[in-house]
Amino acid sequence: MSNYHIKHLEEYYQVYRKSVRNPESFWEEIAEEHFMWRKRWDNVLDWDFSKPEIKWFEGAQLNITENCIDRHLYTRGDKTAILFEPNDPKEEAEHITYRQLHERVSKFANVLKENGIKKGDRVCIYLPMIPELAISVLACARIGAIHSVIFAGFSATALATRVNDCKAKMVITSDGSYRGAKTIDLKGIVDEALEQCPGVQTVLVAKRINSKINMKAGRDKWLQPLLDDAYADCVPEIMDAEDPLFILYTSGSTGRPKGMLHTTAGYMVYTAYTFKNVFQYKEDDVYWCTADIGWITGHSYIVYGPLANGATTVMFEGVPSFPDYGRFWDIVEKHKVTQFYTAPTAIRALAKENLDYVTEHDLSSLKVLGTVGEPINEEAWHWYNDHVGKKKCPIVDTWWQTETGGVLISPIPFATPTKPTYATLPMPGIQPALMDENGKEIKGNQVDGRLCIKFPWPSIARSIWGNHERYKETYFSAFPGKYFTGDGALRDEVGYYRITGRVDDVIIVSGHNLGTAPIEDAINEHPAVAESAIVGFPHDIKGNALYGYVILKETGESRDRDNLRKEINQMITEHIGPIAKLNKIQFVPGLPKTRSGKIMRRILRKIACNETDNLGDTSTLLNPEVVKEIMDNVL
Ligand code: 6R9
Repeated sequence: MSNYHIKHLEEYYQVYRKSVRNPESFWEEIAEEHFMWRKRWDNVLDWDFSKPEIKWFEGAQLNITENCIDRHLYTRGDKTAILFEPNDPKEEAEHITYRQLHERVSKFANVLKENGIKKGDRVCIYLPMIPELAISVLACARIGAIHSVIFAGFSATALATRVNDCKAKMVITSDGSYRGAKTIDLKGIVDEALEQCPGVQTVLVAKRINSKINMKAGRDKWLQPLLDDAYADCVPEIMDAEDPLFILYTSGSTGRPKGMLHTTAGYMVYTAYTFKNVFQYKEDDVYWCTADIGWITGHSYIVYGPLANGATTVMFEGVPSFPDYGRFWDIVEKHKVTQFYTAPTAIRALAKENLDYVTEHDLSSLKVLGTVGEPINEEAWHWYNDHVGKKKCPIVDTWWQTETGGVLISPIPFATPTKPTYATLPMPGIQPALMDENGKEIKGNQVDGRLCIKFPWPSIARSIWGNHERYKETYFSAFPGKYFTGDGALRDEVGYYRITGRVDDVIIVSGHNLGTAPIEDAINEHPAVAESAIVGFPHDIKGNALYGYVILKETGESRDRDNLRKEINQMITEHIGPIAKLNKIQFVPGLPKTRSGKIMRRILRKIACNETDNLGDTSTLLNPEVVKEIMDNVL
């Protein structure tokens, strides 16, 4: 029996039991057999959730890019590592072999070094889904620089906040990006952001759309000439197991985004292990995850997990609707994709379109389908199963988070019988617990509660960059001794988990986590706005859409409401990005508040969702009269 590759349900239970009985020897065996170490660890695990402090494979030394690239050169040098599919289907796809990847990453790493980047420095990457994105990530890891990829749909303000939070010395970007039929002026956004970022010394610019851009003397450099001159070999920096690998920002329920910090060895071991099992990856498969590398899904399951297994991983630059709604299926057919991993929001959007877009393509190469990012509703699950998988491909509904680094709950295809809307069973090494509101663990089956994890796994985030206290407060204080996920879940009669959604103030729109607070902050900057509150309401494509309740200042009362709505959304676009725009904006005279001044979002959510017959007790409110007023004018 191999711990590394599980093939049937009985084996899963055996491996799972073993992993829980003795987690250290379980992970040690995997680490030993499947990776390349420069020095072995002294200690597998050291942890204390009360501090919290978590250390995996302490004493070990390695470089993750040696594991993702170099060690495959002998056996898979000419195999495609990254298969790049451009935005425009008329542009040829690019096959980057492991050997070519080695050369391109090495050259890029040398360019970073020549531009003053050293181990431990932070580099922000603001690039579209082009090969340079994956290559720059790996180049940072090659020399021990800490990468922080910022999704290229974020606004200048959001970019500046993140660049300053991690005190990046360098930003890597491109002249612009393609998005379907449109182009986006990325460099212009970077220029605007960097007016607020005095710490950035260098901007490397990849050429993608050949637009005319402004190059600031002494700061901005075209990437290609530097790469052309760079030496094609770069000795990897030897890293300690717990050296930082990257920072990735995620929304919090309050205030600033959280820079989740991931470290080297544990992240590598866990993402590689879960990639292999969750997708049942085999040597000649072509694996495609449609996420953007700007999110954790792209980090773990486009770049690190697949490459650590010597896989072929597809990188798609475009959107599912360009040139038409058959694009995903066109790519599956063209590259004979075997594993396809996407988000429920994409599935719902495609399911709305004519079925011919699916049926006119040959999807017979597919073996496993995956979903991630939010709960998948039953209808979308069946559409995916019937029309894409033709009822032959197991669907892995993978539940996990930026903070968890890798998939924690998911079926193992061909082993775990799937059940629509259920993420099913914990991965080996993962010990979930459901907690009640008083902090007690709820044992047994057919129960629901708040989802916690009782024991560390190798890829758990180690901290929030620059704010360990907030890390402790957010994840380890609600249920002392346990990691609190922020999600609610139920456990059915056979022990399968179903994630029911966030129990905090994060709303997931089209698979993007949006905190209510930063959006409200953006709206409140509008000169006519006094106060606002955002809630989510169900939306058949996006999963959730945003409903905003806005109190106007007296000076705003006379203004045209539709113009105000446009301006508010413009404000949000500037501060956060278009993904956070509100679908509905209701102007209200007040917001329901508790006596301590907290907005009762629970009530606002029910109003937005039209569930007003059961509003709960409103008598404890400071201003119960406002509730009726809001209900009478609901949109
Ligand atoms: C990987 C990723 C994390 C939050 C998470 C949960 C939701 C993710 C899910 C899911 C139900 C799934 N979520 N996968 N909910 N079923 N299969 O998405 O990370 O962007 O940090 O979001 O997404 O609410 O807590 P991240």
